[in-house]
Amino acid sequence: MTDTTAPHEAPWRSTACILCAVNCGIEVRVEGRELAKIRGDRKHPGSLGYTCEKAFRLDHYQSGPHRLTTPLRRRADGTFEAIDWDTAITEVAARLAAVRDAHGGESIFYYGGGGQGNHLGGGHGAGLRAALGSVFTSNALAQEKTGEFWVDGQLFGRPRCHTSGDFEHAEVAVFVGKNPWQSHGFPRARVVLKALAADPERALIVIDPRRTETAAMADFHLQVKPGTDAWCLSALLAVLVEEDLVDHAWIDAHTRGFDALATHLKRIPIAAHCAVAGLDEALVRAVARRIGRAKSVSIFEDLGIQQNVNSTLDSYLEKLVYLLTGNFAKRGAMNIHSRFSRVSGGGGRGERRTPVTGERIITGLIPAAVIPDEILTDHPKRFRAMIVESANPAHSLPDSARMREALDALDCVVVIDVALTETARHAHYVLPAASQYEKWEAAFFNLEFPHNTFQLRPPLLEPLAGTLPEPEIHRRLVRALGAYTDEDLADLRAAAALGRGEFAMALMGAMAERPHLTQYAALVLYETLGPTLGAGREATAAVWGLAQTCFMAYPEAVQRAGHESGDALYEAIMAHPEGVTFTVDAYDETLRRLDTPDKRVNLAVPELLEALDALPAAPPPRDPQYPFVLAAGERRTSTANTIFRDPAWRKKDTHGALRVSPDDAARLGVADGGRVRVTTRRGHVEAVVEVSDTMLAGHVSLPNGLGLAHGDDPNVTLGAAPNELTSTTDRDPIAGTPWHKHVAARVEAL
Ligand SMILES: Nc1nc2c(c(=O)[nH]1)N[C@H]1C(S)=C(S)[C@@H](COP(=O)(O)OP(=O)(O)OC[C@H]3O[C@@H](n4cnc5c(=O)[nH]c(N)nc54)[C@H](O)[C@@H]3O)O[C@H]1N2
Ligand SMILES: Nc1nc2c(c(=O)[nH]1)N[C@H]1C(S)=C(S)[C@@H](COP(=O)(O)OP(=O)(O)OC[C@H]3O[C@@H](n4cnc5c(=O)[nH]c(N)nc54)[C@H](O)[C@@H]3O)O[C@H]1N2
Ligand code: SF4
Ligand SMILES: [Mo]
Repeated sequence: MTDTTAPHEAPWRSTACILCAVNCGIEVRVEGRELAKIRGDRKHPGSLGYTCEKAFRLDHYQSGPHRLTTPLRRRADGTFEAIDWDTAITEVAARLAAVRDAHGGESIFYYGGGGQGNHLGGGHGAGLRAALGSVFTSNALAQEKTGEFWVDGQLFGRPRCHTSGDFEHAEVAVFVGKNPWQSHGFPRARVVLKALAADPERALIVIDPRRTETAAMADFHLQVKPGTDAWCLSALLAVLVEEDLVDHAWIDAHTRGFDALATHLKRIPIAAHCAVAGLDEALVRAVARRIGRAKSVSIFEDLGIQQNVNSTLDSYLEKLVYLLTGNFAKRGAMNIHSRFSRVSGGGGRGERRTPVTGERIITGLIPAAVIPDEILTDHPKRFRAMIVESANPAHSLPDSARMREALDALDCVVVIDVALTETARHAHYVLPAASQYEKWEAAFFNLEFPHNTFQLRPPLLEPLAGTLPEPEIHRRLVRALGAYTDEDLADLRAAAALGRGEFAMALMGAMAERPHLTQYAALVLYETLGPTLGAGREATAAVWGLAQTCFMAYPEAVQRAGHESGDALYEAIMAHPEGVTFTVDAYDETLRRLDTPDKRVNLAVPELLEALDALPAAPPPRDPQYPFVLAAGERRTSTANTIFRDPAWRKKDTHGALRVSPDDAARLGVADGGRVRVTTRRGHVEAVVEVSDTMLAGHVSLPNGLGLAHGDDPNVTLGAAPNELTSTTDRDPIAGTPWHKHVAARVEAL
């Protein structure tokens, strides 16, 4: 690319957008400390220059008034006082060690570890957990994806067998409870959607109660009644079987359990299920036929079903749609992608349970909805302390009031964040992090197939005075806890001085001799190899380590991507701040990545078939006290989780309106812009109304991420915080994921 930089202007520098998991490559021109100009980075191997409108406003994150500049300690009266870093590190280490010594390290619960764009800090946080003996963790995935992971484990052998669609090449794309026009979820979403919609040979299918931006473009919109996807998807599967639209040759070659599954599917009363879902049976059959005859189908399920009644069952039924039609392990269809590193706990086969409520722990994550129950009890194994890193659970977990109560019941709460968040206000200590543009940073949302990409972003700016990058925060805490000594590191430092080859050998030796060091791997690399990589590059040592394990895990795929060794992969990552392709896969790799003993997909999952059989002939009747279904937390053009706190970033929908259908608005006697009170069993909020013909009668929706405190007064907020309305008990029986999209509500005009 030609450099269009005029001599007097700052250069364009590659980094990424941190507002959603796609992490589009961007180029930024920094002026002073401002991200003054932002454009899509055409060199990024995944996004190719694409961005959505939100990326251009990233300076509201970087320079907003929310930035913390000193560690804070809470006083007895609840206010905070500034303390210096040495005091903060000493006291936090001592307070957490005291909890560990009195109640065991298991009583120290770790939440977060990264948001949409920052996972390098959480990787180093593993060392802090080890130093404290903390074993229980969770993060936002435990309120959306764990049900899907559990189903992946049942079907493919392990929860880490995660699939992604290839929407760019799919003949038919299906979105279930997913609105990619606004929420993205795969590279260049709007370009890909437009191409799908424009091509008469291809089809776009959307299952969503709202006529979303994506649904409005679709060839088929199955406008289900809220919460009835299990009926819709099972009817769709029953038609596939009844009309023999399934791919028998593929099923015979690659699966087991089809006959058992088919018995259940043949019993489904198709017409009755369509009626429950509010769908015309002819339309459901047309969709089944379109999927059945397609050469390739990709499907994306997201929060519309993952945060809803029957969510784990729905994930299973969604996956059966592509499996029964053989849309697996081929171009345009579903594949099991490689990964540069993991974002969630682990993918082991054994099943752990939470210490108090005995709920299932999936991929190492405590179900988000049970966290308060693991604290607000006199059970001897209750959590006593919490470390929160790059997450805002007092705002994002169900039932904020109960979560606040839980935080206040803990002996010690430590929050590592860039802002004084709703959660930080309940902390004993707040440790201010450098922003994602002030340190080496990376996201581990590397979900593409066959070309998977990874980007390590160099800092654009020095850390804001008073802040530290997380790896350094963790290093200091771990050292204050005395987890290892300089003596433990001496031989590694000596080897690192000789070169990376020598270091790699020494590392293997050291880890074998002193196995306790393996738990601190990222920090050990930071302290030994780190200083030899160049000033300020210590945190890239962990990436060197990950490049080695990535090469060992996928030697051929990494070589196909042009990297001859783990070391060469690291070199490429460092040389390309705009991102690299780290694996290139062949389609049959998906089948090799299955982790079932016979390398077949296990189609029949007894627990879920039971749930399917038990679907009632009609959904449970609505409580007349709460006649509406509220979707609490919709993605819109003006939402970005709670990453932006400054409301000035929002160009549209400033107040985060409650969307209401025209019929309901007339019945309630409210007009566009009018005010209403929304009441649920757990709380109430006030909201501005947007009358929208995209909504079904009886269905209302509020945006995600509003109701944040943004000035000095925590009571001054803009818009409704959705989790003042949600409940921890409304959750999936298998995964414990909350029903944010299905909250019984009452709406009254004010
Ligand atoms: N602009 C923007 N983009 C984002 C984010 C953001 O905050 N703002 N957040 C990012 C994150 S963390 C995530 S997880 C993703 C989530 O991305 P999405 O899952 O696409 O986001 P939502 O809008 O929360 O929910 C998707 C859809 O579910 C539908 N829905 C509601 N009830 C039902 C139902 O009963 N059945 C079905 N089938 N659908 C239903 C809603 O109408 C909505 O269109 O977005 C990411 N992208
Ligand atoms: N009712 C309802 N609730 C929901 C949802 C919904 O749809 N409805 N969606 C759910 C979903 S899908 C998700 S993903 C969660 C998201 O909720 P959370 O996981 O709690 O996180 P985010 O809102 O993404 O906020 C991330 C935090 O990271 C901080 N941060 C940003 N950069 C840095 C950094 O460099 N270092 C550190 N240490 N901190 C940083 C931000 O200030 C912010 O506090 O919300 C969930 N909650
Ligand atoms: S799609 Fe996501 S990562 Fe890309 S620019 Fe938009 S918000 Fe940022
Ligand atoms: Mo999410």
